[in-house]
Amino acid sequence: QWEPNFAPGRTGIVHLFEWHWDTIADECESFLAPNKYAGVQVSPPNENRIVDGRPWWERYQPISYVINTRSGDRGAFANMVERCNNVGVRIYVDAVINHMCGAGGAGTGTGGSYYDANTEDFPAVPFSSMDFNDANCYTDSGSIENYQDPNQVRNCKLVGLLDLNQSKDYVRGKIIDFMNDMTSLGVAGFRVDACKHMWPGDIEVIFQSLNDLSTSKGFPGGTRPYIFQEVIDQGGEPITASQYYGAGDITEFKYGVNLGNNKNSIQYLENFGEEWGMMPSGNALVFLNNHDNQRGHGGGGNIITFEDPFSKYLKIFTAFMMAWPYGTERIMSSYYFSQPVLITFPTSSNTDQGPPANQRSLNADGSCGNGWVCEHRWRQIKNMMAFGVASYGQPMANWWDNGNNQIAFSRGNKAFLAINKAGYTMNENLNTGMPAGDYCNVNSGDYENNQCTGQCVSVGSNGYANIYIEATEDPVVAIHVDAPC
Ligand code: LM2
Ligand code: CA
Repeated sequence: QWEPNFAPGRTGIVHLFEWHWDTIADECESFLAPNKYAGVQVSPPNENRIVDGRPWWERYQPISYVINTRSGDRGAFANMVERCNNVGVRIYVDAVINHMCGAGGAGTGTGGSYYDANTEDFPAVPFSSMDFNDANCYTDSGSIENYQDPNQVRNCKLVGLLDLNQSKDYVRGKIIDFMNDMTSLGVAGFRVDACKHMWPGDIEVIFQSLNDLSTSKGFPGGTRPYIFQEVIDQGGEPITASQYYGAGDITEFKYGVNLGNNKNSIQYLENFGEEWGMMPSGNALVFLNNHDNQRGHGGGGNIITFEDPFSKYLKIFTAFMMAWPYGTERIMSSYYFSQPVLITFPTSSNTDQGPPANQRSLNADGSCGNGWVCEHRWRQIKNMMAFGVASYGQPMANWWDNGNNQIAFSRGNKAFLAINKAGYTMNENLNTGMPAGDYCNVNSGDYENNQCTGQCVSVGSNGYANIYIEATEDPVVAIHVDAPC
C-alpha cells in the first residue's frame, strides 16, 4: 500500500487529466516509457452523472462502477492498462468512493445506467438510501458546514454529494469489488478521492481487504496495490494527514504551497521536508499543482502552475521537485481553460470548462495541441525523469547557496542541480560531487542517442565545475551520470 510499484529504472507519475484511454495507451508507448515516466494517474474510469455543459467535475459524481466514461469504455480501459504495463508504465486509478452524485434529480449516466438521486437509488451497483450517511449527519443542511467538526466532515455531504456509509459491510464490499475489478485488469494502485471525508478506520479496512496485484498481469505475488490518499491538510483543522498514515501514502498539499510561497527565496530550501512541517518523506505524494488547485478548487493557495508567466516557474520548480529527495513525485498534465490560449497571463478563465472536444485531439503528427498543455512533454520537465532515475537512493549533498536566490546541490555522486533565480548571472566554482567528465545539461537540451543537444558542463577531477547560469528563462543546470557529453 505504501510502495508505488514502479518498474525498475522509472520514476514519477503524470496525471493525464481527462485524457482518453486510447490516447494514454499511445502516450505510454511513444513518450512515457522512452522518457522513463513510471506511471499515469487517470481520471475516474467509472460511470458518472452527465452534467449540463459537461464540466470536468461531473466525473467526481459517480452513479455506478460500470467502466464507461468520456475517456472510453471498459474495452478501451483494459487495452490501455495492458499496453502501458507492457512498456513498464503503471496505471493508477482515481477512485471516487466517498460519495455518489449530487443530491437531486434522476437520469442516465455515461454508461447508460439509470439512477435516481432523489431517492438515493443506484440500481447498477446497487446502492439504496440505506447505504448513505444521512442518519449520521447532524447539520441542518445535511452538508458539511464546519471543518472544525470531524463528524460532519466525514458523515455529511461534501458540496451536496450523496455520502456513502463506509462503516457498512455491504458498502465496503461494493467498493472493494470495484477496486479489485481495477487491479484484475492490471492497475497498480489508486489515488483515492476525498479521504478527509472518510473515517481512517473504515478505509484502512477497505484497503487491507483488497486483493494483491494481478500475477496474471505480470506483478510478483504478494504485491499490494499502491494507495495515495487525497487529504487536504494545510493545517488549522482537527483532521490531519497523519491520521491516514496507516492506510497508505498521502497527497502533501503543503509541498506546492511552500514552494509557491518561497519561489523568490530559494536559499531557504536546504532543509525542505519534515522540518517545514510536512509529513515524513516516505508518506508523501508530492506535486506543484493538481487538477483542483490549478483552477481554485480543492484548497487553493499560492501555487505554481503552467499559467505562471511563460511557464518559467513551473519548469524551474519541477526540476527542483524531481531532484530533491522527498516524496513520490507527480506531474500535472493539463488542458487550457483560459482564453485566449495562454502565452502570458490569462485574461479570463472558465474553471468549469471540460476537456477539449473528443479527448483524442492531439495533433495528427502526435505533437500536443488543440487545447492540451502537455506539461509532461516539456523538455525541462521530461528530462528530469532520467535525472530522478540516475539519482535514485542518493542523499542530498554539497548544498550551496549565495543567500540570495541561487542554489546548488548534488545527489550523492550521481547528479547535480543548480538554479539561479537571482536575476543576475551566476558564475561559481561548485562541488558537483560527481566523477570527472563532461555532462549534458538536460535542462538546456536533450540527451538522445548518446548525443547532447544542449550545453555541456565539465566536471574536474576534484568534482568541481564552473557553473555559469545567466538570468534567462531557463536558469537551471541539471546534470547526471546517465547523460555524459
Ligand atoms: C475531490 N477531492 O476530495 C476532488 O479532487 C474534487 O475535484 C471534487 O470536487 C471533490 N473531491 C468531490 O469528489 C469536484 C469539484 C466540485 C464539484 C464536485 C462534484 O471541485 O466543484 O461540485 O467535483 O462534481 C459540483 C458543483 C457544486 C455542487 C456539486 C453537487 O461545483 O456546486 O454542489 O457538484 O451537485 C451543490
Ligand atoms: Ca463521507
